[in-house]
Amino acid sequence: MTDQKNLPPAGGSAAVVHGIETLAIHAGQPADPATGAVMTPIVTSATFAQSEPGKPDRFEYSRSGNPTRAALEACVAALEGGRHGFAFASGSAATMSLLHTLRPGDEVISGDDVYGGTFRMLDKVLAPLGVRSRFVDMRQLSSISDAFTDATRLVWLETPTNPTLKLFDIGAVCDIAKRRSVPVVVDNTFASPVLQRPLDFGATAVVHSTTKYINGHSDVVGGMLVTDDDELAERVGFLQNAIGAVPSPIDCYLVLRGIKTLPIRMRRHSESATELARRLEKSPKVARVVYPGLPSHEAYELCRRQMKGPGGMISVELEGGLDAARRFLSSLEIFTLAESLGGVESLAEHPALMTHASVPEPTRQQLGITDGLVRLSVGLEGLEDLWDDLSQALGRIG
Ligand code: P1T
Repeated sequence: MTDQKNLPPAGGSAAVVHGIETLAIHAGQPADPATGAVMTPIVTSATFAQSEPGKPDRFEYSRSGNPTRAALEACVAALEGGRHGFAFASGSAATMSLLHTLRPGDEVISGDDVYGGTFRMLDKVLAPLGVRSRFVDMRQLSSISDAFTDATRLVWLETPTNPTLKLFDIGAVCDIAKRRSVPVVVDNTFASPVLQRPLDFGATAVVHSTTKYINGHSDVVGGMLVTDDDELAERVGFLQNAIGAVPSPIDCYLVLRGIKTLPIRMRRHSESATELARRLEKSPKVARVVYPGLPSHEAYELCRRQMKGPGGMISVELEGGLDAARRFLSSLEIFTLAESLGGVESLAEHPALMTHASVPEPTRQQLGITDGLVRLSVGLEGLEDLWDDLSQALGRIG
């Protein structure tokens, strides 16, 4: 395909030359040379004609590669500033495909607060295969150093974390891991590349649940992995094809379409969430508001240094524990009580009973995933409508 806007197929130096708003709309998406179509065609073909046996052209079979998927992979790679992008059927598929680079006897050091499904993968899928995970609070850098053994092969973290919105210093973690030549993978789902680019801080790879902000419209389940490391890219490319957890071309198209507004959406998510967090902090029904954009957040300074905005996620500890949380969540009218996050519509959920139910109770307590904790994904509705909804639901707590 020709690249009429002189944007390279995947990130690298393009991110320096072009702003993220431009990359979101054009990277990997030149006008279609066959038809001039400005929007990337959805190529549903499962297979591609070959002129000679065993000599495929660019595409061969849609599990190993597909034009619509290639456009998405190039675009997200450009946004994250990496040269290699791989799309998957879900964020979990991206994570699991990456974890298949490990062997029995290998060890993972993981941040202690990760999406419940990621914890479940490490604890219930990887551990029985002989890959041990050590979960550490990466706010204490010494706890990372202490967790290294000769068998450590991967450091995994989310920041901001799901659901307690802790921040870890990506550069500092990478410095520690690099001294031992161990790759660092950052799940960047909560921030999106608009607010944070882990590769710029030294991470080896970035993983996304594109189900969330990247697609942004809650109508696709998908995942991505981006890296600048050629060796890792070769391995992940092999696994993407060998395992086959790939997305459909239609889903790839929808995600590409969603990405076009990602920068503008992230700005608005951050602005609305900041204002709602400020107001929630003043409510007598609220024991604690956790939001990296509030000066009361323990990592407020790190947020300003590492992120371009605090994002759209707020966690709120309600006075009155589980009863209060149940009543509050059931009373919401504009916020929908549902798992997931990052869409244009506002969502609310109860991590202990929903997204993080697979994390053992004592661990949840230790992490602060209490019965009174609710998680809000602030969408793009009118700010005052969202505030009215939160206020009336807080009023129902009693
Ligand atoms: O749902 P899936 O696309 O497979 O993505 C998994 C995943 C990975 N990483 C993070 C940080 C996530 O938040 C998720 C999915 N999380 C939810 C469904 C949730 O409501 O938290």
